[in-house]
Amino acid sequence: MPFPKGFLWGGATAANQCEGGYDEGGRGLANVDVIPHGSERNDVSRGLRRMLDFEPGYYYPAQTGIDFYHHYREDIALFAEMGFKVFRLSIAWSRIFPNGDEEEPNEAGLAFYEDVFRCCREHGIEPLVTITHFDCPIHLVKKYGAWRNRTLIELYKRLVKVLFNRYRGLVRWWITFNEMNMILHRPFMGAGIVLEPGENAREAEYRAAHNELVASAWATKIAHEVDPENRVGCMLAAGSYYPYSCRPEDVRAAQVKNQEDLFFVDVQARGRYPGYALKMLEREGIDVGMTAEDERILAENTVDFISFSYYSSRCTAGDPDSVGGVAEGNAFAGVENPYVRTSDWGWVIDPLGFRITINDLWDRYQKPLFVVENGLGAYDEVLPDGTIEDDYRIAYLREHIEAMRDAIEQDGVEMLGYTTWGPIDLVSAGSGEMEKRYGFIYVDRDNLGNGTLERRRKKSFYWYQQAIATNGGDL
Ligand code: BGP
Repeated sequence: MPFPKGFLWGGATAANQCEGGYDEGGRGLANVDVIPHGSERNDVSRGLRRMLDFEPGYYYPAQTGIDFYHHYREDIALFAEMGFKVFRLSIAWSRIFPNGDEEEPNEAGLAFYEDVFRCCREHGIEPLVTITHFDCPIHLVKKYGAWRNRTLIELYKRLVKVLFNRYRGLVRWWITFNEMNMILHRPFMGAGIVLEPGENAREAEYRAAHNELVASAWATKIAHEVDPENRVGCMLAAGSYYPYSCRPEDVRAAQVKNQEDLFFVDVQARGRYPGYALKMLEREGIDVGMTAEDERILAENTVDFISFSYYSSRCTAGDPDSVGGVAEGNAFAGVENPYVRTSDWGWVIDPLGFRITINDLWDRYQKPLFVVENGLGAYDEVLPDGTIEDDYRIAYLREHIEAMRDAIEQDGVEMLGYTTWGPIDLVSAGSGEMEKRYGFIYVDRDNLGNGTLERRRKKSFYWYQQAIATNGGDL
């Protein structure tokens, strides 16, 4: 059997992309709520445009999401029907502390997640909880400048103490921050950073990164103190950079790009800043504000496992202009790789790159890996008889699961589990669209929020059910 016994199959979501109910249960506003759908989205999530409240004329998809807030029983029952062993979801910080800096938590928010976790357990599903999936209470953005400010470390500690104590015995698997390296690409979406005119963006981003790294190490320490059974992971938006060619300049460029992302895991898995990062910060005159206590906390509290998302491999060159220039593709800019396919959204499809990325992470860290996002965003069509024949999604997932199987079976990688992104259709983080669908479960809702919200099983629903039932034996 290629997949280990107890391998954790499941799916992954994020609060702001599916919950909705943004003003219910005492919830406060967050950065992710005020990122509009449409052409402004990119500017806002890059932190270049200031939108700290709802403005007339825009549609804000996070306000309603897919209304998981009211549908979670139905949705979790559907996940159970597919045989999920694990369900990854995130906590909206502003449900627990509406402003982020209150002394006491909001009981309605705590009770909501307690119900969700209990519901998972009733179905035999293990919750895997991301404490922060891109969200930051808007009050913390306005008052402190979000994660640039060290105050957020203390506020985050307050948050995690509440969570670990309240959900002790109910939740065992934790991820501190989703895709921490997103700070460097989408600073407002990733860490609530709005760049001030003339501000050194790199300094703001690396300060935010440092504060999140320290907060994450504190959370790891507190999690282990509250319950030694807790398992805490870091989370990387992964996808190794290939050199465009074997020219040494291209190989070197790929190495540098990989280091830029792996920096985050280097700190969280090894407990210290790597030399290349220290030198880069020194060269650029960036002071992240490291204290002696930070150094100690980072060193003593490395993560238990390494989780990551994988959608695409990436490619770069020493001189990008000589090979067609840098294209956006997704948040990770690179040069075009002529050997791979792309999705409807221009995202590279590269299953072998998945195996390569898995091996790169395993070789570097030798800690158990957890794939917590993988999938294909695609347009789906509901046929007149009500079915959705998403064979393209099945093909993508099959090829990627096979690549992961090869990494386990042939390369000896230790892998804890696999959760597909968006097992139920949800709002896209990158574009705010609803019609970029990842799910096994279709949700009747369009890009502007119209639709009945009815849930419908796609063809892939039954395919994944069979894949899980056979522990990956029948794909
Ligand atoms: C990751 C995020 C997710 C998710 C996914 C797909 O970066 O962690 O939140 O959205 O990408 O991206 P998109 O929604 O832009 O298709």
